Amino acid sequence: RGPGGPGTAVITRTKPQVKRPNLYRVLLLNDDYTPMDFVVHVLERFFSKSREEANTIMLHVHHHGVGECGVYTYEVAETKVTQVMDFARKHQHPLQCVMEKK
Ligand code: TYC
Repeated sequence: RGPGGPGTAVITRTKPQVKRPNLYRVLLLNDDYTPMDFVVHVLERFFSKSREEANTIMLHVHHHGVGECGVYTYEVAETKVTQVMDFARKHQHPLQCVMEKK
């Protein structure tokens, strides 16, 4: 028995419920003042990179101006950016970290 009375029915349509979350790249930007060691430390501490991987990413940013630290959902990416920016400010380095939609 549907809402239209006897002899009517409710047809509930279901959508396949698999949704991919929007993903965001977190990027480090080069500058002339932040020490290389500090950038390597940031990549180890906030992006769980090995020393070697962190060094490779840092040098990529140093030479190309920008480089990817990781890909995350919106909230995680936003948290990483805030953590890096707060940490850089605390140590008085001009390091910039940004996110962009993939
Ligand atoms: N260019 C900096 C230097 O020569 C090093 C550096 C690398 C800074 C990566 C920022 O995101 C950065 N000390």
